[in-house]
Formats: sequence, structure tokens, C-alpha cells
Amino acid sequence: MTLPHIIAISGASGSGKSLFTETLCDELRQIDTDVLVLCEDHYYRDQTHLEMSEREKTNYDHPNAFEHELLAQHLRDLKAGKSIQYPHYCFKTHTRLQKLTEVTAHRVVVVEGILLLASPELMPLFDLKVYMDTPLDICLLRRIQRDLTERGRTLDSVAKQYEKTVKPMYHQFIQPCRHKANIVVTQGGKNRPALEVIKAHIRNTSKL
Ligand code: UZR
Ligand code: MG
Repeated sequence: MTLPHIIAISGASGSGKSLFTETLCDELRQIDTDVLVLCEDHYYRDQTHLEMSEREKTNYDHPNAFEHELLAQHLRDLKAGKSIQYPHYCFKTHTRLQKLTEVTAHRVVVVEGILLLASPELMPLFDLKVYMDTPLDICLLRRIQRDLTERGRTLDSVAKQYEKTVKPMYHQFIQPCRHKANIVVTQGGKNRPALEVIKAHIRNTSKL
């Protein structure tokens, strides 16, 4: 069994991580590359034991909000050729869903999330680290659009969360990890040359 090549796509909320990941993986599949996508968001800690008012106080932009130890275990399992069962998270209730999804080991695993490069346990597991470097005002506009339509938020709640945690934690934890990336991508998910460079790298190094 060939070990999977594990790629981290990190950057601020709204920086274009998901679009970049989706485009990259669609195109890899078109050239018959067996690729699995994992989202750091799925690994937010479960909070069913807390009241809703308590859950709303959690700092979701801090590394401690994630069960990085479980994600690290899953990546180690995939590297060992084992299947994993990853959790799912509900942004409306701030809790984990009952469902688990079982996936088998793939040749390429792409993990996307805001704080992947801030975890000392995860860092050694990544074969390639990508940082999406998108101006914060663009990230905020995207986040407003998405959170209102997909995550059941109001403009007022997005604005408050942004001031309270999203922006300060970006400066404290996300942006300082930029230098740990092998590749820094500007202009978001539609940066064609960046996609081509990463695809070529994957073809050359993952023994496909
Ligand atoms: P992405 N987040 C929530 O708003 N609620 C939750 O229950 C869990 C996470 C937000 C989180 C972070 N922060 O900025 C964002 N806040 O989800 C990360 N505040 O997700 O990378 O998909 O934007
Ligand atoms: Mg996303």
C-alpha cells in the first residue's frame, strides 16, 4: 500500500480554502487521482453537555476549539492504510451530529481548515502545506454572505463575532503560521497557476 500524500490547505475564514480544495480535488479526480477531502471544521469539539448560551460564548477561532488530537489520529490511521470514521459538526447548534462517515485510505488526502498549521501535533503529518493569503476585507465579505445563507446567522451576530474572536485570533494564530507553509496562494480559489503548480507537485511526489 502506497502511503497517502497529505496536503494541508489553511488560511483565514473566508479566504477561499474550500473553493480551492474543491477545484483541486475535482481536477485531480479527472486525472484519475484517488483523493479524499477532510475538513478541520468537522473536528470542532462536541458541546452537547453545554447550554446554548454557553456554546455561544465559545471561542471557535482558538486552536483549543478543535479536537486536533482526533484529526491527528485519523491522519496517522490513514497513513497506516486504515479506514477512519470522521465526525460531523452542526454550525447552527454548535454540536457534533450523531452521524459518522467511514472512509478508506486514499493516495492523496487534502485537509482544509483555519488552524491546521497552528497545531504542533498535526504539522509533522503534512507532506505539503498551503496557505491562502487573502486580504481580510475580502474574507469578511465572503463570510457575511456564507454565514447568512448557510450557517443561520444575522449580520449583527457575524459583525460581533468578527470583532470579538475572528479578527483577533486571525492575528494571534492564523497569520503567524503563514511562514510555515511551503506554498502561499494569493487571489483565492480561482488562482489557476497555483492550482497547476500543486497538481504537478502531487503528480511528481505521490507515486501515482
Ligand atoms: P471556516 N464557527 C462558528 O461560527 N460556530 C461554530 O460553532 C464553530 C465555528 C466559525 C468560527 C471560524 N468562528 O471563524 C469559522 N467564529 O467557523 C471557521 N467566530 O470555519 O474556515 O469554514 O470559515
Ligand atoms: Mg470553508
